[in-house]
Formats: sequence, structure tokens, C-alpha cells
Amino acid sequence: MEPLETTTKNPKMEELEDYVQHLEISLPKELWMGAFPISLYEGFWCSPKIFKSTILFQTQFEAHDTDILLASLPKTGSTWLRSLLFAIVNRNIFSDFTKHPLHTQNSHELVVHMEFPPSNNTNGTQPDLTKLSSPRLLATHIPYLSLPKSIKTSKTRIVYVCRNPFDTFISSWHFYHKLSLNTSSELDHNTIEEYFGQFCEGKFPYGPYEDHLLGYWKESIQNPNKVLFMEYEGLKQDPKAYVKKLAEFVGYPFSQLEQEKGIIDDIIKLCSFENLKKMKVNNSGDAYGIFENKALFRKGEVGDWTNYLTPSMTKMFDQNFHEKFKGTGFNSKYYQPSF
Ligand code: PAP
Repeated sequence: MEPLETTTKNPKMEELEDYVQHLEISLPKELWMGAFPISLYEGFWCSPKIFKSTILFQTQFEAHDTDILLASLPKTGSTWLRSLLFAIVNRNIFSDFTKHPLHTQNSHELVVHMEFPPSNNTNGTQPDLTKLSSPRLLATHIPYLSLPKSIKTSKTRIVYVCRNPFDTFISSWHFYHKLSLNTSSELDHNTIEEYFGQFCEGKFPYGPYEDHLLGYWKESIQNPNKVLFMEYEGLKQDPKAYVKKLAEFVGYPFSQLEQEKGIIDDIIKLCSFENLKKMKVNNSGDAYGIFENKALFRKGEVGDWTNYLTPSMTKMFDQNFHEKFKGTGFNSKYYQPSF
């Protein structure tokens, strides 16, 4: 069966259903963490549950030049970046941070996910974008190569956030464990080696890690006005410099007066892990209807992986990483493979 033509703006629903069914049957399959089916779609591992929304995003989405798209692998900092982006671009509308929408809405409701529309913002399998004002703040986990064409050809700006692979894995391990049991029961540490092995092979949602990161990083080098490449650890280490850069990149730079008034610090404080985690909406709400918002705020630290992974385990990942990144010129201050 031929892939759906991605320039087709209105694929017939029956065709789409057939195509999704065909993908479910024909694509290579794996189980992530023993519970979550994933299939190898366009070179990345995708949950069959979101084939339809992913394809609709790829084939029907019309980018606006003013759109801002946050792209990331799961568990690399999207909740934080969404909060920052929303606070930055809307700072003139919501200038009183004591009554800011982030007090009543999780950032996943304020920045719409294109493949997983929050439960209050859905029209079947597609997010309702009609009520969004400009600039539209959108989020995705899909790799650069699979993005809708109109995102690449328009002036839409893309912010990509990545995180040390080991912290990404640990965060994911905790998150999917909670999701599979829907309880707070203790993690079985015996499973970590097996699941980390799967992560190293790239067989986890939106993996492989290296391909995802390289896709966006290469574009950020070739086209720095299109893609801003950010690292979670850099944002932690020097939030002021990163937030300033982020605001400039998305076209909302801070004026001298704003800087003197301390607005950057106020935004950093508003969006800090400690501040967001204690908000009622992030303790009791469930933006997606399948997990509690509090699952998005675990520890928010750099280096938690050292409490779980052994040097022999991380070496496994380092080897793959080294192979794929050899000769690319990619260099991170925060993740240095042990070679
Ligand atoms: P998603 O893929 O489901 O959107 P995402 O927000 O990207 O999740 O990642 C969640 C991680 O970001 C969690 O990391 P941890 O498991 O290591 O703790 C979460 O705690 C962390 N996080 C969420 N909000 C913030 C924040 N404001 N500052 C720093 N880290 C944060």
C-alpha cells in the first residue's frame, strides 16, 4: 500500500482508516517496557494509538509564519519549555504573575500537542486550533524528517530541547511505569537493565535518541533562524541567558526596561520546577485524561541517572552514540560519551 501523499490536504477518512490498519499490520513491532506497543513508522518508534493523529498532522496541518513549534523527545523538558514559551510570548497580556494562567492550567493545555491533544482541546484525533491566538504555540515529539512540509517551508520557528540521554531514560522509566500500573507502587529495579537495553537500541517512543537529536541539531546548524537547539542542562545551569536567547529567537526579545525591572527573573521563577510542582492544577489535574499532571513533575534534576545506571550500562549507550555521531561535529557540554 502506497504511503498517504503528504501534500494531500484532505485525505478521505476511509482511506486513512485503511492506511492506519495497514500500518498496524505491516510495520515492525516492539513492546516498550513490556506494556506499550510501538511500531517502526518512518524510521521512528511510534505508538499505533497515535498513527491517525500523526498522519493528520503530517497531511493536513497548515503552518502559519508566526507559529512556534516546540519539538522534543519525551521526558526532555517540554513541560518546562511550554511554560516558558507561554509566559514569554504572552507577558504583555498576562503581566500579573500572581494571576497567571499557569496557576490554573497545566502548560500542556496552554501549548497544544499535535499528536496528543489534551482532553479539553480535542476534535476526535486532532487538536482544535481555531481558538488559538497568534502566535500559536504548538508541540510535537515527531522527528524533524517527519514534520509536515508546511512547517519546513513556512517561517514557523522551531525550538528543540534535548536532555542527557541517561536522565531522559530514567525520567521515562518512572513515567511509563506509573502509566502502566496507574498506581504509585514501587518500581521493580530488576527491569531497569532490560529496558535500558531497549532504550540503547532506540526501541522506545520516538526513538532512536540519536536520530531524533541529530535531525533537529543538523537543521539548527544549517538554518539557525529556523531551529533553536536547547539543552535542558544548559537551561538549568544558566536560565537567564537561555531564557533571553529563547525570547529573542521566537521574536519577543526583552527590552532594556524589562530587563531592569527583572522580568526575566520573574518568568524563570514562575516556571521553576518548585513553583509549578506546588500549584494545585499540577497536583490534582489530568490534562490528557490518561495520567495525572503530577506525573510531569518528578524530580526535575540533572544527573539523577547516577542513582540508577552503572558504568557498564552507560557504556552500552555510549558505543551506539559514538558510532552515530562520529564526524557530525555535534558536541555537548553536558553529555560526553566515555570514549
Ligand atoms: P513530556 O515528554 O511528557 O512532555 P517532559 O516535560 O518533557 O515530559 O519531561 C518531564 C521531565 O521534566 C521530568 O523530569 P524527571 O522525571 O527527571 O523529574 C520533570 O520533573 C521535568 N520537569 C517538569 N517541569 C520542570 C521544570 N519546570 N523545570 C525543570 N524540570 C521540569
